[in-house]
Amino acid sequence: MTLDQFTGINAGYILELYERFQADPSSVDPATRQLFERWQPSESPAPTPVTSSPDLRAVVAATNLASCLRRFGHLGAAIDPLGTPPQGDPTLSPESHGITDADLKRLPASLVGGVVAASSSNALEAIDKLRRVYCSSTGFDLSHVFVPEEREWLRRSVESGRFLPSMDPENSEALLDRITQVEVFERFLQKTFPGKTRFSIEGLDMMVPMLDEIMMGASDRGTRHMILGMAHRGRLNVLAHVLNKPYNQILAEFKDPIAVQTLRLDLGWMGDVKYHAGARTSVPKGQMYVSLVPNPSHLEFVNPVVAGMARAAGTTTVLPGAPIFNGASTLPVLIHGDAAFPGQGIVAETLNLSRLAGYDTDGTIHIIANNQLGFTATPNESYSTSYASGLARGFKIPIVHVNADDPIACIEAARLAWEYRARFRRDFLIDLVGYRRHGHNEGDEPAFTQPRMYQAIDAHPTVREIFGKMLVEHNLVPEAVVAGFEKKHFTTLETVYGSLKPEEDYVAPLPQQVPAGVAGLTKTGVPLDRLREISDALLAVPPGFTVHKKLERNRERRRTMLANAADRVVDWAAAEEWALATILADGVPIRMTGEDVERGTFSHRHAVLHDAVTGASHVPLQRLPQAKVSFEIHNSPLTESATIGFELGYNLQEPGQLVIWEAQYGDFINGAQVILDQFVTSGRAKWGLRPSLVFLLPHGYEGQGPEHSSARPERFLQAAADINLRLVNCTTAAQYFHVLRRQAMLLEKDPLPLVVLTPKSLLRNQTVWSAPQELVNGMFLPVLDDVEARQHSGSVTRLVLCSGKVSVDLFAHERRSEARNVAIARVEQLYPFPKAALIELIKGYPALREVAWVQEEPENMGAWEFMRPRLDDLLNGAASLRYIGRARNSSPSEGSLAWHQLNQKTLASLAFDLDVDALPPSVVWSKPARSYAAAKP
Ligand SMILES: Cc1ncc(C[n+]2csc(CCOP(=O)(O)OP(=O)(O)O)c2C)c(N)n1
Repeated sequence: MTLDQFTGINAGYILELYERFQADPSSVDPATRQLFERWQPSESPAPTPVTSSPDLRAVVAATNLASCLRRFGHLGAAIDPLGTPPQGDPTLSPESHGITDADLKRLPASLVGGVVAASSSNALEAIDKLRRVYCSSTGFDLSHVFVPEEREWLRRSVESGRFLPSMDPENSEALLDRITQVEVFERFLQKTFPGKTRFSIEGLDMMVPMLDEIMMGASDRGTRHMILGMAHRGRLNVLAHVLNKPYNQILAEFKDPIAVQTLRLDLGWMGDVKYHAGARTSVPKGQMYVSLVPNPSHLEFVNPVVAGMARAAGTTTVLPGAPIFNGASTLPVLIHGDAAFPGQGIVAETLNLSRLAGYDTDGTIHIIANNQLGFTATPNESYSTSYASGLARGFKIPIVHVNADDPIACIEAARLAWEYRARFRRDFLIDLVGYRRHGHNEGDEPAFTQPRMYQAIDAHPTVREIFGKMLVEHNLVPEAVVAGFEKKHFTTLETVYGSLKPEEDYVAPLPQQVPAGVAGLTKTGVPLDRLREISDALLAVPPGFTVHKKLERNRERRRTMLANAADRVVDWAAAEEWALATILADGVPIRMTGEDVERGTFSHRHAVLHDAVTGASHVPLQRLPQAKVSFEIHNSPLTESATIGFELGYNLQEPGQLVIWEAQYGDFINGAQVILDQFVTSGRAKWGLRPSLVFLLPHGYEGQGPEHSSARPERFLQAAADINLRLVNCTTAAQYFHVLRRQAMLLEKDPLPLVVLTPKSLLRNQTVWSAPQELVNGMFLPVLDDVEARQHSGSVTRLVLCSGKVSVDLFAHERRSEARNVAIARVEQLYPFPKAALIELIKGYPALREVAWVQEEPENMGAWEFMRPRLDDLLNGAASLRYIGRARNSSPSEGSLAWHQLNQKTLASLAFDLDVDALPPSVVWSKPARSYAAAKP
């Protein structure tokens, strides 16, 4: 017989065993030795007909069976507590390999391999052990783990059972006690507040002891902070038992006291429902702090926020250069829903971050709280993968499906998770398969849609009952103890409830800080000498480094940019790099990310230089001698939602750092609308968060079509209230320089998200250039007056107000020089509305009869609808208000360049009050805004 005849997957293994035997017959066990002594593999390369002896066929069959059990055993595992039979797989039975138990018994255990072989006297025994490991109440879904070392470790770990908890009486009692506490909490709430929504954990009770186990294990390995993200299911139980939120507070919230007598609208505070609240342990649990991140109803969107927080917590930024990341001290844990995990794209986006250099957290532990329903939807209606966890396979994440009614198996899964994470610094997923004892919430009737399932659930004992019974049967715990635990936990809750003083026990979760709104006073100039030193340092490259020829030309220009303080030569890119450099020199670390951000979408930034010959990279801001702290910049993967969520999390965890995210085009930010709406703009009102993330959003109408024009400023303006963000549209390099510096200086005093509408073609347009002295003396100005018109202010009857790039078209208009009645002022800060600056501006034009708001965006977009009532109030009839811009439209812009140019020309002409009837038709309007004023009460 030759090896060619072994067509099974284990030919390699047998050959290896045979080679070992040839080299040293004693290196294989006696039974295998006997087999090989009778077996002479042919030297002939030519295939020969199948004439193998029955023994050799059995050898191959046995090894194939062992391999199938390891790979597909999870298909035979009884993971559903409700008793759905496992799907099974033919390859898990000896028959399918043409072998019987009797054949296996005759074969040596070594054919099965692994640790089970060492303790077995023949292949049958070893196969039985494998079956007990792989087809029990845990399904080890590991074959997609491509790194051999990891796969091998996982297999050895599960086959040796080294992570199984030892079920001595003491451990058994402790676990039963904990499970009882989890169950009783829910039953008490159900009894005391029947039908009140709590999204009970029941059916997945093991989630809490598993989190305990992960915390204990991880803290033994040096982890000091667990950052937890989860949705509604079981959240109150986790708050009570993992975050140690006192029972009296939870019960007081259920009573919904009238304690909130005074609405603190001055704080912008609205609060949120109790199962969205975040929390943090005030003292460590053991050696570990635990944070639960607040999250919105929008399932899974908390995932990237948790990842970003974990990244920030593990990052050291106190030294110049690149920051140093070590995730050993922080553990992110995400609990997912079984319908939400496969359904929500943010899950895949976040998993995709997990192995990228700028985003790695050294591994997240995921638990799918798999209750086999998504509201009313069944698995068949929820996912196309075989398991709810299917997505994780593509990311090579080890997956363990575990029956939530088997506490021992659940603890083993948790132990495997933290040990794997600590050892390999990679994600791990536990698919905790249970059920949902009640409806989606406690007021919901599940039998409307799942009558059979709920018949089974109603008759199904709880995990406490199952485990308690098992412990009693095995004489590990006396029956009285089982009942005693139940009584103990009920008594605790009853006592707390009995002495509840809702008005005192209710802790109103008010934010500590009030919006400060001090931005206007911030001085941000930098002395010229300092700028020159910094600029020179940024231009230095390591010895032998070859800068690309085209970039060198630009750098040459930089060398002289600061020579004359009055020359308007400072471009956008220089202003940005100097702003960042001076911020680093002031001791504020910076993290900057976005798609292609290192070079810059419009090839203007080049924050990372690549040696034109060797490809080696050089990051000037990481080599800056003046820098006191670290700088990092990363091209992000092609997502908006997860990357913005991640940066937000990073920013929340490390609010003292300047975190900047840049969109490729501002238009794409709506891909992250949930993160913006649910976290960025409303996070303070709901949860007291204080984000201060910076968004750079290229914006401006340049004829590139509906998806490359607008960063949708109207969306931010609609969400703007109680000073919850700053939205600016800078038209000069100096303004951009100052606004970035202002943001860095306000991180502590007045943290707010900063949205900057940034230029595209204007990056290379001299009209945005500034003089060095504007960086030295100036500060960010919310409104820029018309310097020329100011000279003859008495003749100005029309004030054109605009924001951003459209001002360039207006200043460049052929009528500009002769239209002495028109002044053009730029509103550089749209929110907070610069009321004082506008009042001052208007006062300076005594002959004013009309104010025109000119914008490129359609009337229902851009800033107009935000500006209109505010300008109207401000003018109070002293001058009329007019709108000039595109008509209302469902799409942000025209798709044709020619049409764009016509509209752009028309609106600029209208700003000067030309008779546009002579122009070809367009969709630009000029109309008085009287209707609004008239309708006002
Ligand atoms: C993004 C989003 N879409 C829809 C909903 C409405 N919703 C709330 S819970 C739920 C079912 C979630 O099922 P699953 O993920 O299995 O979690 P479970 O509630 O079963 O624990 C749905 C559809 C939501 N909260 N978030």
